[in-house]
Amino acid sequence: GLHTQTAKNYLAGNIHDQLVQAYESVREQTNRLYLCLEPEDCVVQTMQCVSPIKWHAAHTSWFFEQFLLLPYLKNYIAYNEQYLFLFNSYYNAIGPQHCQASRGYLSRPTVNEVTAYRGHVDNYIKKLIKTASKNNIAEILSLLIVGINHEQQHQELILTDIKHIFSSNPLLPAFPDIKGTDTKTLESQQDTQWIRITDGVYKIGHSHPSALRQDAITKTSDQTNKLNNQSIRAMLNRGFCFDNEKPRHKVYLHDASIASRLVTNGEYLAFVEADGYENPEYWLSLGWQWVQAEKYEKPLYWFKENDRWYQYTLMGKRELDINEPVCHVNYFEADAFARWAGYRLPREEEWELVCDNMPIEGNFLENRTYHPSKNMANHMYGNLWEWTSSPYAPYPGYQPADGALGEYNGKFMCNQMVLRGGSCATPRDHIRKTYRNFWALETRWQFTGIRLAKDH
Ligand code: AVJ
Ligand code: FE
Repeated sequence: GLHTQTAKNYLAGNIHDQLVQAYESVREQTNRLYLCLEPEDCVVQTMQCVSPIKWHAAHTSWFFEQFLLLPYLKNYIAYNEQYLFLFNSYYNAIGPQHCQASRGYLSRPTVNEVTAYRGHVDNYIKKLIKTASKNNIAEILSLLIVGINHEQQHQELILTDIKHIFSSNPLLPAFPDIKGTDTKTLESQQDTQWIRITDGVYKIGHSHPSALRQDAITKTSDQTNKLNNQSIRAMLNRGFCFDNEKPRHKVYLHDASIASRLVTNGEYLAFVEADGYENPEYWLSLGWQWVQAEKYEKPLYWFKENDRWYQYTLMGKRELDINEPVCHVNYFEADAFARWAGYRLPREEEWELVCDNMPIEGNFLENRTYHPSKNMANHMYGNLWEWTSSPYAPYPGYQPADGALGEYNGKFMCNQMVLRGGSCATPRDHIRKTYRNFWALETRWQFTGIRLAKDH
């Protein structure tokens, strides 16, 4: 947790209002992502790991209610006892949950009812921020920041889930609130540079023991009046990290290089056309089983019509652009492609080292194309989550967060791989160089892509 002294400084001046604004801006961002949809769009569940959009809108509210209002707001009673069951995702320490695969069976609560629930939680969270006392402000503040970061993760899930839902419909609808297409032409040819890693001992992971970084807090209270909501939120988030990013620790790296850009559709198409999906020599054993079980032969959302390749995007159906980064490949496909091309995937430590001192720039959710950009493929951040060859495992000395929030990340440290860098569906201020995303190896509906690495 935070030091009480720091928390007091934090609340100097009109910082209360600014915290409220930081909270409101993340909630508005979510509202914008789902209120542009029709109610019918918000109830469909197309596979177990896709949730109905209204479920995300409700679950993110449940998170604030469960972890902040119920324990910290005096005399607060649950908005609806049954919501505590319906919208608990996976926290066994809190209680039983509605079956994940059956979330799409629920026509109630309606989208309007969920929106009312969101409004209720918003009112009481604002009340909680305004009436927080010296004794509990430190905890409230750090939980609030967890809640804000949690909500941002679900903003990305709203986009990946609606993409899967729309793609399952022959009408192939476009996402309504989109900022138009990326430029059609490639602004400059993307030559691959190789970024060198020299062998040696390096440190990776988040260095700060508390949930919030001391310097971020001090800076915030000093500059209170000059800051807008966005930058306050950015500072809150940049100082924050999840428990799985800690502790900072030493690793040994060998001589290697990492590519400066993502693998393109054109490069991946060459693998497809070279019968990459028919040749077991490129595939891990589990990957080959995966390919054979469903006769997979191309990335998710690719399709061929009259000998031309298309892909479903959140802008609707588009001709496959060979210069764009290839997306919606799973770990098996990323690994097989790398082997076929004569390279390998980067380790997460290598990825993080290369990002040292790199500005966090790239194609993020705020660009509102919700599609990887060929003109911003030269960044480590944004565009697509990059599969690493690192299993999602605890760092040496890992301590899960206290209480039920210990279930947030720790219990998933088995049979998943680490992904780095954020995507075109990730809010810009959500990502950092130490951020560890994780998904099971067969996952394809997230915005995932490939960066190559090589040994020396
Ligand atoms: C880190 C993206 C795998 O979606 O299960 C959302 C994020 N954790 N609510 C997930 C998350 C709790 C998590 N991933
Ligand atoms: Fe969640």
